[in-house]
Amino acid sequence: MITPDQTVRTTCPYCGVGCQMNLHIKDNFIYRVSAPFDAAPNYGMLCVKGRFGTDYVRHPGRVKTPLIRVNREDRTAPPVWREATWEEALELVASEFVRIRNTYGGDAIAAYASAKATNEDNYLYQKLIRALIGTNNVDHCARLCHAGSVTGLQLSIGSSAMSNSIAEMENLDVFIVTGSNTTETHPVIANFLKRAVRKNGAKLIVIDPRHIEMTDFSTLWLRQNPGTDVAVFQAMAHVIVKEGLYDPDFIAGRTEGFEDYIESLEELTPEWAETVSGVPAEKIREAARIYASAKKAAIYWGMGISQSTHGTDNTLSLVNLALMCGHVGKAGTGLNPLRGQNNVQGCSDSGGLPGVFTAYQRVDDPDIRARFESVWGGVPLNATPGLTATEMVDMAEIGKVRGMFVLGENPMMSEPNQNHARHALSHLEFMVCQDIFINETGEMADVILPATSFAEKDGTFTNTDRRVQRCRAAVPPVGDSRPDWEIFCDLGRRIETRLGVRAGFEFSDPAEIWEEMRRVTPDFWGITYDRLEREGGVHWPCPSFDHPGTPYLFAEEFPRGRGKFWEVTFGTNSEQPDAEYPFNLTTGRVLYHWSGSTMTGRSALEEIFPEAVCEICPEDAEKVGVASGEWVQVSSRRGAIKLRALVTGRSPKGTVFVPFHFAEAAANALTLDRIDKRAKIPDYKNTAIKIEKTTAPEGIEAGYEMPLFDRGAIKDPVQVH
Ligand SMILES: Nc1nc2c(c(=O)[nH]1)N[C@H]1C(S)=C(S)[C@@H](COP(=O)(O)OP(=O)(O)OC[C@H]3O[C@@H](n4cnc5c(=O)[nH]c(N)nc54)[C@H](O)[C@@H]3O)O[C@H]1N2
Ligand SMILES: Nc1nc2c(c(=O)[nH]1)N[C@H]1C(S)=C(S)[C@@H](COP(=O)(O)OP(=O)(O)OC[C@H]3O[C@@H](n4cnc5c(=O)[nH]c(N)nc54)[C@H](O)[C@@H]3O)O[C@H]1N2
Ligand code: SF4
Ligand SMILES: [Mo]
Repeated sequence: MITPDQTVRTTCPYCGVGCQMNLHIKDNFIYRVSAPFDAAPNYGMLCVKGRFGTDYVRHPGRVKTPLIRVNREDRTAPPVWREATWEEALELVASEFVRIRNTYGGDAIAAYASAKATNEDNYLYQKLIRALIGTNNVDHCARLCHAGSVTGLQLSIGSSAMSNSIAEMENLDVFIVTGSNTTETHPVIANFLKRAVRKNGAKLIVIDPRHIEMTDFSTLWLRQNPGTDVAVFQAMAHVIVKEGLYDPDFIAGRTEGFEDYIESLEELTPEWAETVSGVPAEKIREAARIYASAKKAAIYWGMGISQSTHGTDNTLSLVNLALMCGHVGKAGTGLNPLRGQNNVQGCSDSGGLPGVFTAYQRVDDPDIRARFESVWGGVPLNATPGLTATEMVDMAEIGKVRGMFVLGENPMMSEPNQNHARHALSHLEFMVCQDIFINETGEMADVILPATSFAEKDGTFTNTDRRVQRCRAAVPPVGDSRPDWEIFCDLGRRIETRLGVRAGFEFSDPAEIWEEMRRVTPDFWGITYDRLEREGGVHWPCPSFDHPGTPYLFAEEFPRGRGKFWEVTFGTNSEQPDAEYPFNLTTGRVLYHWSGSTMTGRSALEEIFPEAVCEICPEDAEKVGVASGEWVQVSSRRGAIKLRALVTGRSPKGTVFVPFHFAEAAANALTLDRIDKRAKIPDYKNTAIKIEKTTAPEGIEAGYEMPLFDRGAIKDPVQVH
């Protein structure tokens, strides 16, 4: 039995559930991870990533000193690095960014913020970009993620955060899960949802083209053709109106545009929706009745709704349902986009978006700008909203963006159409990546700045239900790595000196940064580090010290005043299968890996799920002539990858699933960079592809079998206590 030197309470670095965990430390090594039974939001539960996936912290591949590329003339060639001092590396970054700024203007520099870094890191980062570089070109992976949800929610109710808390989930009556593979992507939330079904007898309606595990807990599963959600939701609304199941008081008191909206529904019958979506009309009626007749009912959704060329419409049609039934603004109801990354909510809240400072205060509002200018040393701020992440890549290709700062993200794995992204980034004059590893994007950088991992730094993360929680240093930094915020302090002072301004980069710890953030952000005003210490976490908005925080939103009114119904017509811009590319590709996640697997691929989880698979249904496998474990080449108009087939009924006919975690079979080599016009989010769930049987790539051992080929489906190893 090992006696720990210390046990440190912190927040899981993976998903937006924000599980609280104890890191048990011996000789500066995390030898065990446990979960406290008495702490929200997870109450003793962790999934396999939190429990067994944090060993990347001590992986030998961690970057230990700043690195400067020797072969800077060719960004696409394998990098040759030399070690540098912090002084040399930061001087180079400061001088290159100032040169680009002074030559082409600040808008020629673009910055990826990070949903893995803390609120304090991201606050200071966007301050550096806005105040010193003079551009609002700062965005992050939320663009590739919930942008469709955010845009739809902003248009209809004026706020995009999840409206209800995790704590309410166990007591649900009726709930819809759509476009969220919850057991693999938010496993601990999935456990609460399962409990609601098992213990509370709650009725679950799953609306998803794949046979995901949540369907096994559902009262009703609508298996729509991919990309046809609007038809299904609008037909549900049609039924609710025709059968008079809506909530007239809520509609009269809290919403606008209902009369016009009803008219637009006239033709959208369940029979029509059946022809579009393949879901039997009777099932659509049944779903509408269960949802609308409930006393309270909630909707949870994920990437199947958001990541589409009509992601905004998908969201609007879901919001319409909640508004007409009055299922929002009360406990156990709500509109709940499940946020993905551990701090994607917080990165947005901290100003990691092109149009807003902290807590969605607009950069084009002169009063708000004046407040930030006064706290940021009087430096005049740019009033024009900046580029989105997808636009940054496009602008790099045509030379409008010349310098790029990538903080804790991996666009080479996560942006759509990898060849296009590679081509675009290869045009940059200067690129710096600040990360804990050299990921696929880092391989193209001029400078790598080594950051400390979550286990080596202090700060806060904000989880999916807007709960601000602490991240605490438990082990010393690896090599010369430094916490992200500290790197920005140092870099900020160097740029300030060059420009002769003082915006303020003198912080000695993250608590001081939080204090500045709190001062410029009314929604965070009542949250302090002392309070987080005492209470474990506080849900923002929290406008005063005696305010308890806000577990569910919109009790009285919506941020835009009345909730607005939007007429939505079904249509699609997505790439459709045709004679040459007859299958549809949907991409997403598996339980054991994280995004481009920079972290999980360097953890014990890699052994459980070591390679990409192409999930294909038995009928399609027969057509292609392939069995589980055999190799296929999957190609689209953009590229081709080789991987092994997994024949399983999880995939519907005509659609195959490939996770986007594996560099050697990168799903984004195939996807298309076409975007939703309003949200600017790409379509990761629809790509036209062809599939051909092929032989193993060279160097792959014959006879190697992954255990999951025997199992046929991937089981959920979440630990429940
Ligand atoms: N293990 C693991 N967990 C993660 C992550 C990870 O990389 N690994 N990433 C995190 C992040 S950043 C995010 S954003 C979340 C994402 O969490 P999810 O949204 O749950 O993740 P996806 O795997 O993209 O699953 C999307 C779901 O949409 C369904 N779908 C596909 N097409 C359609 C459609 O047309 N309509 C509908 N309604 N559904 C469709 C798929 O079948 C799947 O069930 O996960 C977070 N959690
Ligand atoms: N085909 C396809 N593509 C997708 C998606 C899909 O469903 N299908 N989903 C999209 C979605 S929803 C998302 S959110 C994106 C995710 O895309 P990204 O955010 O680009 O991917 P990650 O791999 O999560 O990148 C996180 C990086 O942060 C680093 N890191 C970890 N901790 C720290 C830290 O403390 N400091 C610093 N500086 N770095 C740190 C990690 O090493 C890693 O390199 O991918 C998108 N791309
Ligand atoms: S559910 Fe999410 S936050 Fe909890 S342990 Fe798993 S990855 Fe971490
Ligand atoms: Mo995401």
